Amino acid sequence: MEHIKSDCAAKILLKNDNILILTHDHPDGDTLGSAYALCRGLHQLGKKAAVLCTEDVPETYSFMWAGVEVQCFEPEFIVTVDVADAVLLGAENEEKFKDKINLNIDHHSSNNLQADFVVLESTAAATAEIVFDILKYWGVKIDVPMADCIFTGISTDTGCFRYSNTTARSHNIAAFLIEAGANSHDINQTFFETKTRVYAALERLALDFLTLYFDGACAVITVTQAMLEQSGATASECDRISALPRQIEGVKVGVTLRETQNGSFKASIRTNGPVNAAELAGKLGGGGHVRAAGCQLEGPLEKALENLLRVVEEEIS
Ligand SMILES: [Mn+2]
Repeated sequence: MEHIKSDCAAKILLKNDNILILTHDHPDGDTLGSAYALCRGLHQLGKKAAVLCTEDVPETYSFMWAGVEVQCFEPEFIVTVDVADAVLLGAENEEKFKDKINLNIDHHSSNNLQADFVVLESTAAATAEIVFDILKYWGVKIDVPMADCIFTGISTDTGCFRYSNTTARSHNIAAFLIEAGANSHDINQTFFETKTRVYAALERLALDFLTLYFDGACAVITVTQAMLEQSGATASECDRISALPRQIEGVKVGVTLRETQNGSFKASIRTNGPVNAAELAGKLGGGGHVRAAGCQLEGPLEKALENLLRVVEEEIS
């Protein structure tokens, strides 16, 4: 495994063809935006490339692959984008590809995915910022769909340019993309101003179960399978709920516990002030960023909560 910079990754990609790009499961705007921008760039260079995700991708992202030629080929070079751990590839892709990854492009400091080459920039707000540098290095034309892909990655990973990971670089790239024709307003409207009715129903149910701990320093929202069923929401619609607990005044650690089908819980951890979310999640076997991280907790709920709160208490005090 060799750590390299993005320009070196750009050169390596130029020397290869039949490139398969893998996203993480439960895909978000950054992994998909990075993957499709890279795929579009490779197509412009006359290379064969395709994106593969183990899960169905929500229709909200369909603008990313609109007009992308579907190419069939035997993969010769495998790239992952925004994938911090092999398990996040999803069971199917993990089994098929985890020992065959050639290039791993990511911004999670906790990244431990095995690959021949790794581009890891933990100061990048989104993997899409790194992909942008690769496209610039190639000198390909950043057309509107590519600009939309990269813009979505940065905007969604920075909570619409509000989170503390947002940098001048994020804004500079966004400015370039807007000049290139990115539909920034529509994208922000879709991802930050519009709630599906199903999501609104889920949010209402989940907020009923918001609980504060440690004098209000920790807020926990639980989303059960029953709530998903009652509202008709999918797991991907839970993502937005993760931002809510931290929004409450005085909260240092906001956690959303989402019950999975097998009864375990996925914890999305968001922090304010001094608490490092990646460290907190790391103590529970997960990882992520300083302000946003995640881990998996065994059920039942009481046990998951007990384990979570024990570690939160340590981190808060
Ligand atoms: Mn990301």
